[in-house]
Amino acid sequence: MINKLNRAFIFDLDGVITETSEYHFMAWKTVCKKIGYDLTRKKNEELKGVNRNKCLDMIMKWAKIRLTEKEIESLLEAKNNIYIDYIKDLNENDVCEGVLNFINDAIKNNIKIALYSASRNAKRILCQLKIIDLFTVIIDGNNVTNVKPDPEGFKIAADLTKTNTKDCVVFEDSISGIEGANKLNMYTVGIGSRDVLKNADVVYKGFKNLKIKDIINV
Ligand code: B16
Ligand code: MG
Repeated sequence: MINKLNRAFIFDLDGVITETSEYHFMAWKTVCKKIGYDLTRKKNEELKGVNRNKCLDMIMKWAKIRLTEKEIESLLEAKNNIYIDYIKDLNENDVCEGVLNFINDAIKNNIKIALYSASRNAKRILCQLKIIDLFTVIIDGNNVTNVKPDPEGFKIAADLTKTNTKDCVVFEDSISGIEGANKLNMYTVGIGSRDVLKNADVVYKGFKNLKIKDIINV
């Protein structure tokens, strides 16, 4: 439980606010086929929260193959094009159940609202969901040098919201995101399953029945 007056909630996007991870998986699966690698759902868990370039690095290691810069560029572009095509109809109905009530309740309680997503498509997605105005700070894959599990993006979010890292609560669905936030001793709320998010301080299935008083003293 966090108990301070100056607090920030830092939300991940995919798997927390909206759910497009199946589209990432299908796009990677298609790209992996091109290089003769069968991407399993289990392996895909490790790709969650990780940016495009690093995902392909991991896949090349798993597949034990080397690619030229040109081939890498072309596969990354193909993956993003497939993904963008899948999300073209994403709209305000695709915000996960309970998220809007939760965020609005937090705003009423003077909690600062930030977003840190690894995705370079984050702003496009927030616009499609029509929720971009809820966030006072937005950090995405364009704003960081070091990707999750590096804590860089979480630290920038804390600094820009003028909040001590220990007074930040991070909502994350990925192993790498929880790991990054834990490095700064932020309070980590895993969204998903305890079996996967073993290192989160608490884990909830989603926001449907979640109240901010379950997380912090208000
Ligand atoms: P890009 P998040 C992340 O978004 C996804 O979790 C991760 O699985 C995906 O690889 C990444 O976006 C893609 O980002 O293709 O733009 O580099 O969960 O950090 O909001
Ligand atoms: Mg995520």
